[in-house]
Parts: sequence; structure tokens; C-alpha cells
Amino acid sequence: MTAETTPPIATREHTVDGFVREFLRELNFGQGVDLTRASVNDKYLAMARTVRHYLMTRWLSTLRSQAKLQAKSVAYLSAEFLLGRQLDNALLASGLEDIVSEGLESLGIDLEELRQAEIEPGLGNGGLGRLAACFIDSLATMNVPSIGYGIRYEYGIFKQTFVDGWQVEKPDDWLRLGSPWEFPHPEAAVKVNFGGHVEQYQDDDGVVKRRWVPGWSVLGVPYNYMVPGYDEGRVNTLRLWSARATRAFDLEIFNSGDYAEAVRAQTFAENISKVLYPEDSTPQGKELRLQQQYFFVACSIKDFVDQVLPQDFDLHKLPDRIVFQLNDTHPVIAVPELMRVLVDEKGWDWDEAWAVTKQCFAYTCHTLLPEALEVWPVDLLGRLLPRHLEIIYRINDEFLAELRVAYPHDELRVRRMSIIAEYPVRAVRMAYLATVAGTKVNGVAALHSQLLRDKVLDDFAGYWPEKFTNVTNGVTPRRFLKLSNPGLSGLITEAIGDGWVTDLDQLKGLEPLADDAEFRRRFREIKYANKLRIASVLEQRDGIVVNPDTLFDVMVKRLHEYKRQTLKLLHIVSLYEKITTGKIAVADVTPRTFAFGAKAAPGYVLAKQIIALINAVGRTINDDPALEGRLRIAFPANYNVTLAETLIPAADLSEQISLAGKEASGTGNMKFMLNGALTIGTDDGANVEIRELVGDENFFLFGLTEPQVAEVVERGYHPSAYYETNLDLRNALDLIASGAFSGGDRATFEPIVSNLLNEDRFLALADFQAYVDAQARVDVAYADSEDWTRRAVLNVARGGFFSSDRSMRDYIDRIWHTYPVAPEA
Ligand code: GL9
Repeated sequence: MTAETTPPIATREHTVDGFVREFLRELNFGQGVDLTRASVNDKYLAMARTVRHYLMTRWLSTLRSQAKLQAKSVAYLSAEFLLGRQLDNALLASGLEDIVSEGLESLGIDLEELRQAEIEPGLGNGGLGRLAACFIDSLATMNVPSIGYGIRYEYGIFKQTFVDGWQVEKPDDWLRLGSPWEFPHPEAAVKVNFGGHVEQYQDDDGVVKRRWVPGWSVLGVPYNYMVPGYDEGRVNTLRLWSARATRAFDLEIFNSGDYAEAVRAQTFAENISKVLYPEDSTPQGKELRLQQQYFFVACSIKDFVDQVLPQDFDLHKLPDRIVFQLNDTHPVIAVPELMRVLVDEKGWDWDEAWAVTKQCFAYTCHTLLPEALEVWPVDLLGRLLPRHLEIIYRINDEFLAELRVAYPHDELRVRRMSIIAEYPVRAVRMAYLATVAGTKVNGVAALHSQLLRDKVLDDFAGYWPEKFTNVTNGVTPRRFLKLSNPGLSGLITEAIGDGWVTDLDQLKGLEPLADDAEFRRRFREIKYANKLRIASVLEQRDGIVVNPDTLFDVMVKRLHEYKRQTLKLLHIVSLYEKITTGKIAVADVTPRTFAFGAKAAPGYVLAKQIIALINAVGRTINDDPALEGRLRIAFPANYNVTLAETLIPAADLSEQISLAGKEASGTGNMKFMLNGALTIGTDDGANVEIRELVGDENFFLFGLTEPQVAEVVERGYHPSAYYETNLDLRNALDLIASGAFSGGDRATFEPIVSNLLNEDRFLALADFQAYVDAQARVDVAYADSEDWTRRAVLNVARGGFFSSDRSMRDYIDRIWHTYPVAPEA
């Protein structure tokens, strides 16, 4: 069909009446209820579908123009997309907010109630998954052709509850009330194979070749989600795969009469996309996890090659058309998969296939913890993906041969760089495979990228210096400022116009206003209103009461020893100990609300004990009249994106206190800064860049630097020495050990205390005094409320660098070399 004869795409009427008509139609014909009988969920679902109709024109024209232009695209391969609620973002992107509030009001419907009905899709663990969600938002807003590929987990990150202060996990049944944002395409399912063996055969020309004879297979059903750009931008696609049993699989067994076995087989297949692994920084190494990884990557490559590309596409030109961005090591099995497709299915020579494959991938590393770099034992990998293991061996053989030419007298180095580790078991190092195959390898903050080059991947950086680059993370200003902090975004827009929403550097224009008393007054008023807002949310959601007239000191992130929630807890316990023993007068204590939000991986025993200890300390101090309500711990269960959106805008102080050299970047730190919190932090991850931008005087820096940490560890770290010499620290630890927070029972938290005294892998005791001193500087600064506000304004004004739009520009310039393409009108 030519452009002239292409049928038009239907559009919707952008008026209050038009919206009301559409909404009622969805309610009546979509949900099958009338307004008087509609439940909140009915109204929410109808509302969601109505809004998505308004985005449809842009989505279809984006798809149509991409099919025509075949512009170079980014395929973002990620095992996690932590999207958060969709409704508000869709309203913003469709420009419908005003129309919808007026329309719903005319129908007597409370928009807020509908918002609350949405269950957020928690298809990620934390920073890494949320980063993927920010990136696809920015790509759409910036009109960059891209597609996100991942897994449609039936159960996302577990729902955290507390029972007597201890974490208990509940399944996250996020689909139970319907999922109005997705478009399933069962007819477009693709087959993915597993297991079996590899055989030798002769092709038609008598050439001996090898091919995979799989043992079993499953289907991948694509579910499409719109990724709407802000303000008339593209609507890109996120395609998540759901596993189904193949018909052959269960029919065969079913016909044999074994109904139970047929159902079991089905369950087995569908288990692949059943649940998100709730691990953070400690890969599971489980077969099901590898199945998930191969499943979504194989589906995605097949989808791209067979469905997205035109039929006559010359695959030799693949690198001009696509770059597969590997979000950590999780999707790295895509490298041998593309080789398998080109060599085994398309019949290419090995060299020809490798030349193309190694131009199609780029790898982002998100960690510095050695235990977080995925390694797959060859027996497991060979059992599940025998042909892929062969391909990896060959890639490695050729790579090692190349290295032996480059380093003829350094066999030790060659072995260090091998993709195959020999110890403790023979295993594939996925980060090395990604580094060998990728055109680029990037870290996620300046310090992190430096440490990758100097430590984690130093041999590789020496061999391929030009492969290594940095792209500092960012966050989307649409969700994390415009939507989450309407008060502040209104004030900003009033001051500098609304260009900042897509060009966050414009926040610079606020700098002079830091010295404007009236601006500061309004800024403070908004912070206070945000505190009132979170206070009411916490009261309703968790029955937690907080006092808005206190300093809001917030630490929200996964519970992990390296992030050092215990360090903050030791500070609180120490304060408590000093007050109750009369060492300091309660009247001299800055009233603070210590807010925590943190999930622990279900199998991470020490992390769960730390959660229980935070809650136990909270129970004790929150009820102690001696504190006169001046110190309170608020630890709402189940911290998630939705809670972050109201908690972060209320914060005065952002806690970013990981041991230097351990937090790759952090992204919460950026969200706090942009919402006018000051940071207390170590010289770690993106904190380094935050401090550079905001200035030393507006950042509470403390603790050992990365080189100092390395030196201490080198010398031999003895945490008990700090206990012996620091009286405050000793008193705090002794108080915990005494059972003061566990009803006199000394055993409950003994493992935490003894871990700190004997091991303390992340040097909490070494940094304790520096942290307490920095907190004292916070108190002094906070006492001067005008000056505190001035610094808070400067944090916002200087935070523009941390837009994920900027991250995307850096990826485009340094790695992808793609171009924006606006959708056709
Ligand atoms: C992480 C790093 O730990 C963070 O420092 C970083 O900001 C993000 C995004 O780059 O990636 N890597 C990682 O495995 N997680 C991160 O947050 N973990 C989770 O997502 C739970």
C-alpha cells in the first residue's frame, strides 16, 4: 500500500465531552457495567483503557513510521522493568490531565480513588529495574526508536509484610484485578528450545556441521505495552514475554491418557515466567533463572529478526539497524544465541557471523561486588543449552588465541582473561563474555566506570582501552519531579517556565532564587505540604504517625550490608543511649523522623535480622516518653515505586552511606536531590558527581574513600578495635547486645552484633565516628532554616545533570549512534 492509500488512523476527541463519552463507552461495553453499579476497579479499568485509546494514534503512527523508515533502533534487553503505576504517566503523556479531572468530576468520580486502585507492576528488584523504566521513558520522550524486551512475570517483587517486626514475604499477585495496560498477542507466540544434545551432520555440499537437537521447548507469548513519550513524542513499545506450554507438548501427553502429566508439563513450562527472582547483588545460580534469561532473550532475538525486520532484510547490515543493549549480565546469553541463529539457522560462516555479532551488542555493568557477577557452571549450561556452550567455547578459544599473540609471554594473564573459569568449578563468566562481544562496556557512574577499568575488568581495559566508557545514570524528571512533586514543579514552572520537563539543565535558572527570601518561603511551604501528604499516606497505609515538624531523614533502598543501614541504626541507637543516660539533654536533640524503606532478599538471613532490629529499635524509641516525641523511626513495609513517589518529595536529608567503592551509582540519591533534599553520603557511586555539582558546602560528606578502604582492608581490618576505643560506639553496641530492644533477650540480635565486631565486611564501625560527626553538622545546618532552604534550592538547581534524558544522550553519543525520529503526523 502506498502512502497515499494508507488508511488513516482513528483519533479521539480531545474534549471533556469526548472523554466522558469514551469513558462511559468503555465502562458499558468494555466492563459490562453501568456507572451506578460500577466498582472502583471497573472505573479504574475503564479509565485506563480510555486513556490508552488516546495514545493509540501516536503508537500506531510510531509503528507505521518505523516500519517504513527502518531507522536504527536500540533494543534494551533487561530481565527487569520496574515500571511503577501507569495511569498518571499515561495521563501526562496524553495531555489529558485537565480534561480527565473535569470529566470525572462531572460524573461524580474521584480520580484519586481510581489512582489508588492501580496495583503497580513490580517487575524489578530495585535500582537496576527502575533505571530500565526511566530509560525507556526518556527514549520515547526524545523520539529515539527503541524497543524494550523483558519478562512478564506473573508475580513481581514480593510484597513485604512485618510480623512482630520480622519480614514475611507475600506473593505479588499484580494481575489479579486485570491488567489494562497490556496487549497480549498469543497468535504471535514464538518457540524457544532447551536441553537435548548437539549432533554432527553433512550439509548439501558435504560440509560437516553441527546442529542442536533440543530436548524440549516452550512458547513465548508477547505482551506489548505502550511507552509514551512526554508531549506528543513517540509511543515506543515494551515487549514482555510470557511462557506457555507448546501444544505438541501437552497434546501428546494428554492423548496418551495421562491428564495429570499433561497439566504438570504445562505448569513446568509456565513456571519460566512465573516469578521474579527477588535477589539483589547475589545471583541465584539456579537453573530456572538461566531458563528465564535464555527464554526472554531467544524470544526477543527471534522477534526482532523475523518480525520486526522486513522479510528481505540483509542481516549483514544488522549493526546499522540495531544495537542490543545488555542490561547487566542477565541477557548475555543473547550473544551465543545470535551466533547460533546466524551460523546454524542462516548457514553463515563462523567468521562472518562473529564479525556481525560483535558489532550488535553493548554491555552495561551495574555492580562492583564480585559475588554479583554472574557465572554459570558449564555442566548446568551444557545441560540446558548444549549448543550455546559449544559456541561460547569457540568464542573463548579464538579470543585466547588472539590474546596469546598480544601477550606471548604472559600465559597467566591469558588465563585470567578466559571466559571460562576453572575454579571452584568450570564455569562461564558472563561479564567476560559480554566484554569480549560488546562494542562498548560501560559503568553507571564516573567512579564506578573507573573502578571497572582499574579493578574488576582491568585486564580487558588494558587490552581494549577504547571499549570502556562511562554513562552516569539518571532518573526521569517526568515521574520523579513533575508527577511526584506537583507543588515543587508548579513553583519551578512559575519561576523558569516548563521547558525543564524535557530539558532538565534549565533548572540552573533557579540558582539566583536560592537567595530570594520569598522563593525560599514558598519552597519551604511546599516541603511542609509534602510532609503532611506523606504523613497522611503513612497513617492510612501503615498506621504510622509522623510529625511534619521534624527533620525528615530518609534511607530507602534494598537492605544490604554494603549499603549500611546498620550504620544509620547505630547512630540512632547511640543518640537514644545518650539521651536515656543523661549524657545529652533531650531538648538539645534536633527532632527527627528517621524513615526507612527496605526489602531484604528472602534468603538473606542477616539482612532480615537487620530489618527486625530497625523495627525493634523503632518500637522502643517511638514509645519512650523520655524522648518527648523528638525521635521517631518510621519503617513502612513494602517500600515500592508508589511509596517512593510520596516519600522522596518530603525528605530533608537523603542517606547515601554505602561503603566507598561498593555502590555502583545509586539513583535514589538523584531523586532526593531533585526534590530538594540535602545528601549525607560517602564518596561513592554517583554521590561523587552530586557533590561535585552541588558543591562541598551543600553536601555532608563523611567516611573513608575507596583508596583508603582498599588500604585498610589490605592492612587487615579489625572492627573490634573501634569498639574498644570508641565509647559511644561501644555503648550503642552493648545496648543492642543487652537485649534492650528485644525484651531482654540477648540472643535475638546477637548475630548482628557479633558480625559487626568480628567481621564487618563493609566497615560500618570504621566509619561510625565520621558519620556521627557529619550528622552533627546536619543538625547545625538544619537549625538555620533559611540557609538550609537555600542549600536545598541549590540542590534542585544543580541537579539537572541527573535527568535520564542526559543519560540517553550519552548512550547515543558514546555507544549507540542512533538518531531521533519523530513519529509521522
Ligand atoms: C544496581 C546498583 O547496585 C546501583 O548502584 C545502580 O544505581 C543500579 C542501576 O545502575 O544498579 N545494580 C544492581 O544489581 N542493583 C542495583 O540497584 N540491584 C537492584 O536493582 C536490586
